Amino acid sequence: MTKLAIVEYAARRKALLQQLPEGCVVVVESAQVHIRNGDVEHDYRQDSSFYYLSGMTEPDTTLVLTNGPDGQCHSLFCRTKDKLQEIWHGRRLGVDAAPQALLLDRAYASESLAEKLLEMLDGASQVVYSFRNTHTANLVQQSLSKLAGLTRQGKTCPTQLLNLDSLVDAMRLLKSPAEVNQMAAACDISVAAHIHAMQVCTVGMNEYQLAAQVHHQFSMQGSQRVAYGSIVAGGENACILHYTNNDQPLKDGDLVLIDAGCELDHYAADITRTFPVNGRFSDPQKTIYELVLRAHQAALAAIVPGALVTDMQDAAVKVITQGLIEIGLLSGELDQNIKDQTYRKFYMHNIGHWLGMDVHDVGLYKLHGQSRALVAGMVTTVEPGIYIDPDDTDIPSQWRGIGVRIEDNILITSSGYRNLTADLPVTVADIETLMAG
Ligand SMILES: [Mn+2]
Repeated sequence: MTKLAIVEYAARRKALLQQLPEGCVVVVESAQVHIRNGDVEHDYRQDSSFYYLSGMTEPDTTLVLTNGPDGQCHSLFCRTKDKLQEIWHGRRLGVDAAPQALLLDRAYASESLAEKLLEMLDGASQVVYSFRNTHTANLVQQSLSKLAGLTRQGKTCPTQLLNLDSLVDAMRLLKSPAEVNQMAAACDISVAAHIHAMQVCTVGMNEYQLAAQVHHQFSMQGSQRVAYGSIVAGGENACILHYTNNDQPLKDGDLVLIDAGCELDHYAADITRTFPVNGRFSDPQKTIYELVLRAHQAALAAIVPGALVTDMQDAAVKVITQGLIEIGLLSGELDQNIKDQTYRKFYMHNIGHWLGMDVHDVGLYKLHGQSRALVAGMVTTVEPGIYIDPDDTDIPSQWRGIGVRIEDNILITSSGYRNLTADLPVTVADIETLMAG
């Protein structure tokens, strides 16, 4: 598996500290281990911002960055080498190897964090930590309370708390060339898995079996895990936006919607395609599918230099609303329908979301209350859809239960965009040809 160079993580820490005043202490913790049942743990997945700044995959680890008068100091508190623990639970990097492996100044045992943190906070101006992370908030608060009680010993407590998230989120939103390559590789693997799913899908197969085909391809091509719970939704299950049961048989004459993407060294792909279980679209399915595809194309066409985030949604809404009027699922004038948001009955989500280390990645969508401009280095999904209520008897039966979403992963560039998932068939003709082959 290709990985980012460790120097990139060190450069991020340096860039972060350069944005902060002298005398700050930055505290970033690894993700917690969560129990699945009994004494079995959930698969461990590192916290994205912690990994972004450290490149360290182990739990029970804390990064402490300081910006004192003598310059920056990057310290890590991690698990110590322990033969017995490693025989039972797996290898550890250890305190001795960590500085060189991760380009840190110092490493200490996790057990010494509480005591050392107190020393590091003494005389500091501000503490910087993730306000999203209640575990870290408790750690910082306990340290500050203790320090505040030691004034007669000559200790001084920082006076300011700063949210780390706003700084790191802004950094994570703009992908470096190495990150773009990593995401493009995750997209390539995911595209190949979706193509494979179209090729092996047969009537009577269960949704989880088709999911397994996708996951097998992820693994065989070098991805260790999914970026999020895969959705494999046959027929009207596609109208459940976050359907994850994946336990129903795929029926002749139905569509199947697959929303699945792999993760590669903590970077996500997030792709959706909708295709006929038996390889041929019916006329009503084709009508809805091609309407969603036109909305998808209109959203992409809106990505021009200087475009706002909301321009993509506005373009998709216009096409979808117009199309729904033409086939009789909405009535009246286009402008009035858009104003009244009547399309929300069929298209109830937004055009997309930032994509990166998290599938719904960090980063603001608005600045000062206004939609922000798209900037080179951002990666967004573009994923319009139409979902027709299977139980709404006011809708002609031929449309009921059809659910279609088309989702690609889009890198914003200085001249427009680059579709990282463009190699996955998307037209009716291309999908039917692939499935017939
Ligand atoms: Mn998505």
